Amino acid sequence: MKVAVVGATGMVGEVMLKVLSERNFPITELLLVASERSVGKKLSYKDKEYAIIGLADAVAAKPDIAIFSAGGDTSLEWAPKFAEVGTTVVDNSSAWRMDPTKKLVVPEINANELTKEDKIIANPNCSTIQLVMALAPLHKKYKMKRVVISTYQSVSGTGVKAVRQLENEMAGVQGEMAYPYPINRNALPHCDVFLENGYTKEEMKLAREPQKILDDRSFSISATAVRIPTAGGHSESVNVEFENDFDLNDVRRLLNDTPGVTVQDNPDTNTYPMPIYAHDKDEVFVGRLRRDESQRNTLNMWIVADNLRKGAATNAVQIAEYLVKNQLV
Ligand code: A2P
Ligand code: 11C
Repeated sequence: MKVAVVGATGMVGEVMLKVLSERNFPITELLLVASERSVGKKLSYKDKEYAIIGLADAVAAKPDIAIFSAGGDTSLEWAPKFAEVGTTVVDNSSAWRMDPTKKLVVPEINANELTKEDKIIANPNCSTIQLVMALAPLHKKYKMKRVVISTYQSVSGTGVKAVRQLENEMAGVQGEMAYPYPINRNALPHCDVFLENGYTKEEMKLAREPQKILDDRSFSISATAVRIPTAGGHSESVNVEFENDFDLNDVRRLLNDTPGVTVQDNPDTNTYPMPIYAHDKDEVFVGRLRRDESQRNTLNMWIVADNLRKGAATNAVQIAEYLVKNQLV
């Protein structure tokens, strides 16, 4: 496969290269793409150096697959240009996710919807991916009515500038601010921009994207997204009301049997998911499984994943792998 990584110099781009290499993605030619600022700079992949090229040159090279993580504006402008020359784009930005003509894919859940005609495929938001990975098997069996979620999101979700802000604050150094307030020793109930309805864009992604991925609008989701001073890994406190009653052991078994999900749940040994353990892993970790004693058919759980891996790079590479395996590119 001739593969382009658009946004190769970015935080997600770097992890994409790592994941492509680890999984031995079948690459015959690799194009590393970034903004004009980076053209000519060198990056290495599997011990070989590659010079960064610009978007126009990458389109002219007609790659089979282009994996994008270069922001929504770049995707909006350039993904159609790649699609026009026959490239299949897997896009990690929010640009195309809710477009009814584009598929929003978590491979373990709905990759079977993909066809050769899908030339721009959207990768969901990081906090959505880990949420639906745990919800999908439970929804299938017990049918969800309503989900209430609060997130505890790491600064790496915002990008390099935010990681630097946290590091500077921890070192007592003055520097550029990614957030309107200090993040160290703080919690900001503010991820992404505020919308007219009083929610943030991140909260509305959590409310809408799962319905599209699960192809079901019969359940509703209410979200509060919070930024906390962790370097990497997003955590989520999730309350799910089902139509049908469930058995807690069955819930545990269902989650355990779900590819990509690992249950870490033993109060006797203080075993529960945490960002430091999820770091650099591809699984979604679920724990603190317990009945909500205030309401019928309702479950509480805690979900953690590495937001740059399963939340972004790994999921995108898995989509690309599915395309190759099923001869859709
Ligand atoms: P560059 O390093 O040249 O700015 P992050 O999310 O970590 O900020 O990374 C964003 C990625 O998207 C970087 O690789 C960045 O390249 C790339 N990028 C940003 N704007 C553009 C653009 N207009 N055209 C191509 N790549 C872009
Ligand atoms: C965050 N979820 O942690 C964001 C990062 O829509 O792809 C990814 C934003 C997106 O702030």
